[in-house]
Amino acid sequence: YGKYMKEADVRELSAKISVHNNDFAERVSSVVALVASHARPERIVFIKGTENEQKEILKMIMDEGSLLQLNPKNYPNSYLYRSNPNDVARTEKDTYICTSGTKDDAGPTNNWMHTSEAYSRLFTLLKGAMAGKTMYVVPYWLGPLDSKYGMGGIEITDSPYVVVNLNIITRTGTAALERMAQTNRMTVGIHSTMDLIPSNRYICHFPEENRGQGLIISLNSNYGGNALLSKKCHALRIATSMARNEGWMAEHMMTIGLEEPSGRITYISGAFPSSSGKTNLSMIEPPEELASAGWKSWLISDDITWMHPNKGRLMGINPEYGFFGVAPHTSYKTNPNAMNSIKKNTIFTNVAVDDEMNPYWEGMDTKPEKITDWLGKPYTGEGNAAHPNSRFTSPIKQYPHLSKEYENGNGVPVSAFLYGGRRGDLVPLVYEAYSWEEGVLIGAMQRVETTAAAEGKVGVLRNDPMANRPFVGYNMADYFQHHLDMGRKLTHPPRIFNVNWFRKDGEGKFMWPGYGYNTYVLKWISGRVHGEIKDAVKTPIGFVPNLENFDSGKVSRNVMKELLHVDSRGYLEEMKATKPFLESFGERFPDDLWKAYYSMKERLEKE
Ligand code: GTP
Ligand code: SPV
Ligand code: MN
Repeated sequence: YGKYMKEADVRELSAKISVHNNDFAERVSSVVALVASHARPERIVFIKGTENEQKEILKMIMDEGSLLQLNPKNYPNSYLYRSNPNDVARTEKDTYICTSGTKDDAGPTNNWMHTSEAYSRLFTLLKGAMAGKTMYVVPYWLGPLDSKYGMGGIEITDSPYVVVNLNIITRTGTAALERMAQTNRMTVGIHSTMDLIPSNRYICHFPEENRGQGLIISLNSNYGGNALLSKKCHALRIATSMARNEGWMAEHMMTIGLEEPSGRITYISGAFPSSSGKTNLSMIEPPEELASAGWKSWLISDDITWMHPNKGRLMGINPEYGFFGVAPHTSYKTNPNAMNSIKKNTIFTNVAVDDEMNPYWEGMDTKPEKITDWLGKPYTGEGNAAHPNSRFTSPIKQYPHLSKEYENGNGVPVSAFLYGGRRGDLVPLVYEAYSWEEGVLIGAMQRVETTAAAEGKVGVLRNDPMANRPFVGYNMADYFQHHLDMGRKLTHPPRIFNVNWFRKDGEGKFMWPGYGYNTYVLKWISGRVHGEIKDAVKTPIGFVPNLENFDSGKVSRNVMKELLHVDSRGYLEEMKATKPFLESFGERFPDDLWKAYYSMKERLEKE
């Protein structure tokens, strides 16, 4: 880049993004003009959010050849998109939090760049980046349209693929723009696919910029969370930062309502890392024995939940309007509700197809004879036919058991938090924290296996506190403190549980059937939350179900014994292995969490 931009030029850019008068229209036009003057697109299109417009853009991408129509008989209005093989997952190494302060603002878990340096690099790259292309301006709203907890943004992008995805996963267009004008709040996102050069890939977040409403700039990627800026970039990285300042929480959590035979509905939110079971749990289909007795589940959110305190409780809303779900291992056996909701109006990315253009991925119910793999080549049986991080983008309104509270702008009262992830060893099927503080510690100590959702090695243990390590837009030690503060403000804080569907036996097989069977665990959790299951077993890490009164369906007592066993020595090792991570936050790590840490350790040593 040679010399960095002059400070005065940076300030000018910054001012054009935030526009310090209160005319909303001027804010929008200033930002659009600024991006256009740098990126030099051939034309600018404002997205209105109509069905026709979506159809036209889909048709245009098909005509260009980068979108294929799937079998219209089985999958009407559905498409296959193949992304560049160098661009198939989020890239955390290219993801930055940018502030005008120091690296401490972002903490040890984020990459950091100074705002001036980032502006300088990014606007240099953006010069002429959209030449010959259409620049789309996509206004979107996160949350029910009438919700006071909702929030809007615009994504300015040269990717029609991004536009058609945003039209599914958020509420886009005129209605969104009107809500933003009313609130005069708008997060700004700027995205250009450019030439997909990995060394020039940047996903930069500026929580301080744009009047503290956040700016996101993403270059050289066109995949998932890197490019659909409403999702992880806005609804988590920017939103976590706003939430801390404003006293609410933005969590990487699914939320469901679990309905019991009595009709009572308990709302449960769960944070599991990418590709670790949020979407599947949110779509849970209770097994026959429970379903016939009257147990039901209602989906609120499959990936992100925003929670605001109200009358002593946390009220959760889903900022999103559609799913961006993992395809592999989704089947009628594991997740019939997902299968039924992705049968139309769905964009599949990087899945395989059979010779009749039906989508295919590993773990589907039947395997076709002829398969074309995700790269468009005949599948030989070697490796994966579908990319392990292949996805479906599908409207939430097609989901068969959407909660009637989904559009309730006040949200639903959340009674339980679940933390968890993939752990082949050690971590029991379920246990309950003794207190809010211990629950926050359990969240902070999560050490789980990595997955294909982010670039890098799969199956390696790493610390991923609250499943939010890649998504907190500020110093994670302050995020832990924010958790402690929030819980203390509530008269009815959610009870905190740790769950693990992924324990393996000596042969490497999952010991717990998972999926629909997880309803048995939710049933116990709801019994605990309502004070109806009193005789749980006290262990050094928390309450574990008593086998005498734990309904585990067809899973044998012997397997259950193992799944609920608390290995004190193993847990002492775990605490030791996690300590350097907690220490990496230095003085900033909350004392109260150290207190909780040492009292848990002491209990384990006494065993
Ligand atoms: P992101 O969308 O990346 O945030 O992932 P997610 O947390 O929504 O994960 P998802 O529900 O898509 O599940 C990821 C993978 O784990 C899929 O291949 C699922 O089939 C598998 N999976 C989900 N739940 C279970 C379970 O209970 N047991 C087992 N064995 N696998 C599961
Ligand atoms: C995740 O990786 O957590 C996802 C997919 O949900 S992405 O939108 O790419 O972040
Ligand atoms: Mn998901």
